[in-house]
Amino acid sequence: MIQYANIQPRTSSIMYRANKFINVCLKSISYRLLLVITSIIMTIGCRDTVKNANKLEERAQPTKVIFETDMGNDIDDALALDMLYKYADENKIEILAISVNKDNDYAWRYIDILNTWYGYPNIPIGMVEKGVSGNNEKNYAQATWEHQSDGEPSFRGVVDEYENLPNSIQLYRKILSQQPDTSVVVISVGFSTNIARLLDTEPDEFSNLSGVDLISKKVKMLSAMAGDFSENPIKEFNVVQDINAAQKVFGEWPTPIIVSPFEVGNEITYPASSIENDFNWVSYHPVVVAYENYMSMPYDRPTWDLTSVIYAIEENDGYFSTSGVGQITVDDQGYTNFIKKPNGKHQYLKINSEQANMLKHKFIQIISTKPKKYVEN
Ligand SMILES: [Ca+2]
Repeated sequence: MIQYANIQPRTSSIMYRANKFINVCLKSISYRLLLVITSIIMTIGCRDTVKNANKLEERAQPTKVIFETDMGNDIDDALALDMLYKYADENKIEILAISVNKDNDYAWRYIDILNTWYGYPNIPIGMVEKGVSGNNEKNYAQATWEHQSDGEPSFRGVVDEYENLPNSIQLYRKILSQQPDTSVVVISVGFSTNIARLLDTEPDEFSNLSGVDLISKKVKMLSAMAGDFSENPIKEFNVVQDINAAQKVFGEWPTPIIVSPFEVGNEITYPASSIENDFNWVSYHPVVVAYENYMSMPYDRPTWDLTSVIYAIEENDGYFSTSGVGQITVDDQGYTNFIKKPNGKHQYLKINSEQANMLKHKFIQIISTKPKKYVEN
């Protein structure tokens, strides 16, 4: 017993130490394993958090917009620009510039009035040099500029010398050169004169890139109101006024182009009843005065340019279906044609009656919203 007594405790002691050693090892391994698992979970979690933060930041960043307009021809340009100010009020967009492709003194005067009236007097305005004017029988821009109340002009802008406004092409180059890559959306709702000329520009003091390369680097998308892809197409106004420019843009513009054709905006009319009833909170509203001076009231007007705005900002939020990708071409008479092509950069929008109804209500809702400047705090 004594022997055993001497041996057993020793054996027990060895066993005990071995067990303890194994336990320590296991604990250490478990601890390390736990550390590794925790660290993997934390890394994945952090990555997701960073990804989510980036996504939120992306969403929070307002879309940078350049608006290219033949303001003063049809009234839809004025309604479309109203929508852009409302999106800017919501911080959904930043209006980098408004470029005018209608060669008419009152086009930029009227835009200056709107910029000022809506609370965005510093948005730069660019003007076309020796461009086309389009149909000018009823110029609501001039009528609004000349509108008076109590013997005084009802509206005025902030620009001192309109002849000193920059040429649109230089304005594009300056502004695009200052933007992050692939960040700018160009919304073109008039003639293609300016954007076609921009393609051919040379390196200058603003950028060492050519026009095509500068657009390719900075512009995300061109959302354009142009053409007609219906069964019985017409020669659409924006295209036919400057056919060469439209041919050049559809041939050479380097980013995706989403076209809202004539037949889409034609299906949705803005109602005269909204113009008559939704703006009574103010004595004179520069878009209402323009609308009333464009044609004899009451009239409902198609929303061509508004569709290119809503697509550019809200993208395809169920409002449209699309043609799928392909290539748009413009013939020498001004008719547009679309051919499906894998990896094509062009698409055009389509709508059904349900979408047209949804868009109509959305347009009324946005346009009848009081601008932030006039909402009492
Ligand atoms: Ca237009």
